[in-house]
Amino acid sequence: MHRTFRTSTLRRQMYLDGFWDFVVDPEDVGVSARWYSQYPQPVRSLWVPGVWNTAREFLNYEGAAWLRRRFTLRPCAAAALHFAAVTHQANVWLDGEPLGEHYGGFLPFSFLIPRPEPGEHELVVRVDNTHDLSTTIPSARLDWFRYGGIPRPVWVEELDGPGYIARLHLKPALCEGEASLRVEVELVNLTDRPLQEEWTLYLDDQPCRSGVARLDPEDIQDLAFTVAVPQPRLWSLADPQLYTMRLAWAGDDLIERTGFRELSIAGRQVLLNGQPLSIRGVNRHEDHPDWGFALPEHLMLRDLELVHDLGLNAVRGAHYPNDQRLLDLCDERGLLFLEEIPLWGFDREQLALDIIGNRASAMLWAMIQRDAHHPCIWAWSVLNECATDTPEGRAIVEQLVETAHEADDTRPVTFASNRPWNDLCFDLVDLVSVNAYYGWYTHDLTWPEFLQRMRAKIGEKPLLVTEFGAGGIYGCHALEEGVIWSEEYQRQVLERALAAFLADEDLVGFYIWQFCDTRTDTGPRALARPRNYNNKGLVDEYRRPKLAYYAVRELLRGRPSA
Ligand code: ADA
Repeated sequence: MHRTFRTSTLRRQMYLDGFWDFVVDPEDVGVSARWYSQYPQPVRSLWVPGVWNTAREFLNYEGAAWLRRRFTLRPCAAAALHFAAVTHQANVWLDGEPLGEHYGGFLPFSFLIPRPEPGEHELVVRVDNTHDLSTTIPSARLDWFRYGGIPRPVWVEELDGPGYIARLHLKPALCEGEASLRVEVELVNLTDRPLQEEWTLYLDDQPCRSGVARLDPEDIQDLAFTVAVPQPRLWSLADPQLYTMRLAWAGDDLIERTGFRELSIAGRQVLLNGQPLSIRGVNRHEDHPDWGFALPEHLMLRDLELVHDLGLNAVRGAHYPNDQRLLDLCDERGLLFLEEIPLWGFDREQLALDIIGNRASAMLWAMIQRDAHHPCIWAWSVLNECATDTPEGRAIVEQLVETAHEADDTRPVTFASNRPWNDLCFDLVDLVSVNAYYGWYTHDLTWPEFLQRMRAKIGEKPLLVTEFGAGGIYGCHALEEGVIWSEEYQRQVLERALAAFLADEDLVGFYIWQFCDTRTDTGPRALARPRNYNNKGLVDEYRRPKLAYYAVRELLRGRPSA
């Protein structure tokens, strides 16, 4: 598994990073022409993990494309093939036979290949990044780029059997100092004989629970149990303590990592280990001109170093489940993370569509299953700037909040609203989050007035500002006041907002929009997006700091400008 720590001591893991054959299929003829078994003459190759919209010929290509890669297996009982993410629809074939499909660009999926022939195999993936207004999440109306490709790692594991641990989900909980860990496991018998084997769960190398699993030939079995963890070392921002859990069973093992900390709500505050949280965060897209969504790990790390340098303690993964390695790094570095599904900007007609509701619930469920063990995640966000001032919006928020609470009852659930005065859904969430752009899109209120009016509206609930900011084009300067797109004006808007937030003791916190400039749509928004970029970054797309960067750092850390 492609993470920041070792995930198995027994499996032979092979990463399929590198150049894959690549052909685009603008007429969508590939399936009928059987490109999965008769791959056409490749036009070129594409680096995986990667997206095609960073290659000159395909900068704006949206549609189907086919990728092929060969790999060699040694003799083994089975092989597991894992994709950390494909944007957005993936259909997968191995040696000309279908393995399956997956929809949802930011979440993982896997296939088990029983008794594969040793030797070379041909893997073909049809990837489709088509966005529309009625079936896809995200939809075609967006303010970030619709990169297509395989932006996160693909890897194969050779399994010797007789067993395979297909899933190890950990749900840590801490309540009044008592820690417990809910463990959910899926076991697979790779053999055609009954299998009876002891399993052991290790907590930091110490056995902490064991049992015997009996499986029929080729059977799959779910196990779920809870273990108590006495006197846990707590995960906190200052001292992010982590535990390693290893499950061993029938010739296989799987390692995951977690941490214990308590989140609770007391009136207007969110408490972390009993202390009021003060979120000082930034919104970050996974975006870079050379990599699109597919930032390599050393660039993720560098981004987090800048977050730390700014004096911030939190990242909002705007607006989709982030790479798990980024979450691993946040766990390790004591950074808080707010995670969201890409239900962005949907209007009431879109929200009323069954396919949208079903896909959103499935994504939310899968995101929480994937990530509930990360101590860095402090809240789930079920959508951003949708029609939550309509009955259709209320129905979907109700459905998604219920899904999130059912999947995880230890974290607050929220959504980001941009219609604070007419929103119909604030009563449904544990924490109210608003996006507002005073000094940029709107000028009718000051931030202190806004906060006061919001309080009057929502009463004793915790309040978070999930977005605020202004555009500033790197290198654009102005002597006069109020020149939009100048670095000076961006700095001024952020300074005014931060002064209000830092003076407001009841505010749970804020997330600056945004970390870096990000590539965006060429569509109707283009006039408001010079360079086809969202220019509200503290750093530009190459991470060069703007004046706003130094101003934020000075306000939060007292560190003077460079
Ligand atoms: C919205 C949206 C962001 C971004 C921002 C902006 O609040 O949630 O994704 O588009 O506006 O820059 O206007």
